[in-house]
Order: sequence, then C-alpha cells, then structure tokens
Amino acid sequence: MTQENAHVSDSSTSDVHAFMEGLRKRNPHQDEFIQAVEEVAENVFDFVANKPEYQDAEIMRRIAEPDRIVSFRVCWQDDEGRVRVERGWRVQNNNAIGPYKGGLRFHESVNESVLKFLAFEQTFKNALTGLPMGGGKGGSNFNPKGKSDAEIMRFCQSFMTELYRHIGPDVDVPAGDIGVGAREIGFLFGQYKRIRNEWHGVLTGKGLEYGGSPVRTESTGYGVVYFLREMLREEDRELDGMSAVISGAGNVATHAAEKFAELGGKVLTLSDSKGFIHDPDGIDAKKVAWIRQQKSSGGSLSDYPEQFSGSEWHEGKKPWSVGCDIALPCATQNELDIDAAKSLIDNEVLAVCEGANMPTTADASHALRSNGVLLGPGKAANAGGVAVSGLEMSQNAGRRTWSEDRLQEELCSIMKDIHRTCVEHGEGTGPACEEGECKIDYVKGANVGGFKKVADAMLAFGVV
Ligand code: NDP
Ligand code: 2IT
Repeated sequence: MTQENAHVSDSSTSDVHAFMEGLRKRNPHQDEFIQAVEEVAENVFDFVANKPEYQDAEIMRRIAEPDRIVSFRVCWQDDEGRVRVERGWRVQNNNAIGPYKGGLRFHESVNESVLKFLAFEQTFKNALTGLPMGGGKGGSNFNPKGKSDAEIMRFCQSFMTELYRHIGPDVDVPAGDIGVGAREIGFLFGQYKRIRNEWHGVLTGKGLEYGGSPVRTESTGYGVVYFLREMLREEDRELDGMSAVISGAGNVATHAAEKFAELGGKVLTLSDSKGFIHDPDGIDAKKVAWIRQQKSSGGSLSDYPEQFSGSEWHEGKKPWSVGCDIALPCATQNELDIDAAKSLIDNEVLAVCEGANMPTTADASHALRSNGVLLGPGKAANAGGVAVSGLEMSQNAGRRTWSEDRLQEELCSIMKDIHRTCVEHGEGTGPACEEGECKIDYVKGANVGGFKKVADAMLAFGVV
C-alpha cells in the first residue's frame, strides 16, 4: 500500500467539506442521513482523488440523492374501533446493479432521515454481497409494541395497499428489519398477492411454506459472526475462548449470540430498550431460546436472573462497560457512543463488529479505530441477511428451493468474499497507521469496495 493512500489528501479533504456543506443544506434536520453519507464521503473522496472519471460524473453526489422517495398515509382501525393514522415510506436509493432491495422497519422512531440513511447504507452493502441488488429501505413510524395480531394484520394490509404500486420482483423487493419479522412479512405478502393476483418473490424473509429460503432467519446474525471470525483470522487469532458483549435481543442479536456460543465463545450480555442482562456463566443456545420466547410473548428480560442464577439485570443501562474481547452491537443506530467506545478501549476490546446498521457514532468509530480496535462496519458485517435474501430471490425466480446445507455454505462463502474485498481496499490505511500501529481499516474497505461496484455501473449508463 502506497504512503499517499495512508492519509486523506489535502485537495480531497476540501472537496469533502464542500460536498458535505451542500448535502447539509439540501437535507436539513436529517442527522442520521448526513452522518451515514459523511463517513462514506471521507473515504470515497480519498479514493477518487486521482480518478477524474468518477469526479466528473458526480457519482458520489448522485448516490447520495435517492432515485425517489414515496411517502404515504396509512390508516387502520385498532381493536376498539378507533381510527389510527401513521406515515409510511419507501426510499428507493439506487438501482444501478439490480432491483431496489432492503428491509421495512416499523418503529416509532422511524422518519425520513432514518430511512434515507438506511437506504444509502444498503446500496453499498448490497454491492458488497456480489449479488445483483440495488439499495432501498422503507417502513413506518407505527409502533407495533403491545398491538394484537389482528391490529398488526390490519396495519400491514393497509400499508401494502399503497406500497404494492411501487414494488415488484424486478422493481423493488422489501424484507424485514426492526419490528418486521415472519408474522408481518406473511401479512404483507398475503395482501400483495390478493391485490395483484400474482405469486412472485416480491418480498423476502417469507415463510418456508410459501417461497421463503432456508437460513434467511438466521443469516444476519450468523453472518456477523462469520465476518468476525475472518477479522480475527486475519490477525492470526481464533474466536474459540473469546468473550462477547452483545446488544439487542431481536433477530440479529439472538442469532449472533447463538453462533458465537456454538463456535466456542462466551456471550456475556444481551439487551433491549429497557436494559441489559449480564450472565458471567455465558448465554448459551438454551438461554437464547428462553430470551426469544420471552420477547415474542411480550415478556420482560428483567425476569432472566430468576431463571438463570448468577446473572444480573441492569435496568436502563447499556452493556458496553462489561469487560470483553469482542463487542457486537446488534440493536439500533448510534447505540455505541464515545463513552461506550472509551470503556471498550479501556477494557482492551479487540474488535467491534456491527450487527446493527450504523450502531457506532462517528466520534466513537474514530476513537476505536485510532486506538487499534478492529471495527467491522454494518454494511459489510451484517450483509449476510440481505445476501440470503438475494438467494431467496434466485430460488423464487427459478421456482426451486435449495437445501439448507447449500445455503449455509453460500452464506459462509459470501461473508468470506466480503471480508476479502474489505481487506483489499482497507489494508494499510487505518487511522491507527498514524500512531504506527497499522490495522486494516474495514470501514474504508467496505465503503470503497461497495462504491466502486455501483460507481462503475453508473459510469456505463451515462448521465441518467
Ligand atoms: P428486531 O426488531 O428483531 O430487534 C431489535 C432489537 O433492538 C430489540 O431487542 C429492541 O429492543 C432493540 N432496539 C430497537 N430499537 C432500539 C432503541 N431505539 N434503543 C434500544 N434498543 C432498541 O430487529 P433486528 O434484530 O432485525 O434488527 C436489529 C438491527 O440489525 C437493526 O439495526 C437492523 O437495521 C439491523 N439489521 C437487520 C437485518 C435483518 O435481517 N433483520 C439485516 C441487517 C441489519 P425492544 O424489543 O425493547 O424494542
Ligand atoms: O438492513 C438489512 O440489510 C436488512 N434489514 C435486510 C434487508 C433484506 O432485504 O433482506
């Protein structure tokens, strides 16, 4: 790796500032979107510094302007017969390399900024998988907590009654995310099929009985741990015997915990929006199963210590101060801030590998990397989910279902390929290089690797 790649050049630094100033003006009050773009821009402007073909075509400016955003009203009736009104969105960010693809999030915190950041990240993530998928994201500020199955069904049907116009197996293929799992995908798919009278793979994460793919449910969390394993191998280390602090107690967190424990690691924590569980004996597959059951039946994680002695519940706290070798943030954006990063650095954590999308704040990300902590960014580390979604699309198009063994192998091999791409573009460039302790900058590797693929496709199309 050449020395000039080790730092952002002066001219590209000023380009980033001018670019970000324009972006801020055009997207006021969209902090999450601006944060996601800024991280990519820092790396991409450095990469394109001597490449006028990308600069002249304004590729970065175009990727950071969604192709379109659809926003719509979603009315539904609750069990008391009251009329409720929510807002729904689909952000179609970029379809240069394939149909728009990305999840739907139902959470009270959802707004346009959150969905724009997620659709932007998804564009790079999907490119990294090597599969032909563009980037999109959607959802609603609907809060599914405490709602009955019938209420969830009515909401999903109403949401799809508008969304169906904007999606299709070759147009845009949504899936799950926070608050959208197998139950919601079933209701959404049922309504789409009813309106269109067409059966095709318009959503992924479907049930196995109706076109879903083996391994899709587990794929994000398992993929995170496969990516982490590659990061450790690159440093001649093994996961076996390591301890991990994991946040979240949903799809990604529980499957990451399950795989981490299966590969010989000890999972010390899991969490939700109310607090975290600390279990020094380790949270194994049996305990994970209890947590899943508790969450799906509307129960509280605070009951965990009654079930499993020697453990503790920490109300209203996040798990990052617990000493560990590895941290896996698997809940939501900006959950790991600068104070958390300082605790992890003080506790000599080796690696942070992101199961969630953008869980690490910008200052925390810089602090971790400057202090020699390996940071696996979400757009690489959590790409296993959308990768198996891509394989679900292939299976649906070919009207076949592949074996579980085949899908497990494909997931493992895609995560290894993504890791290799990150190493290719992130070697010898990390912030710690300035301190003389050069580690692979996975953030830069993922940003540049994803950008290059999308950008080359866009160059081929001319100005569109
Ligand atoms: P789930 O809805 O299954 O679980 C979300 C978990 O995160 C819950 O434990 C929830 O706690 C917690 N959480 C959500 N929002 C907050 C918040 N604001 N503060 C604290 N805790 C919070 O979602 P997933 O596991 O599917 O998604 C988790 C993350 O992984 C998200 O960032 C998502 O974008 C990302 N991701 C998901 C993929 C997938 O295939 N599902 C693929 C790639 C990334 P509580 O129950 O108390 O709300
Ligand atoms: O953030 C993500 O990658 C997802 N929520 C999964 C998207 C998908 O289309 O499977």
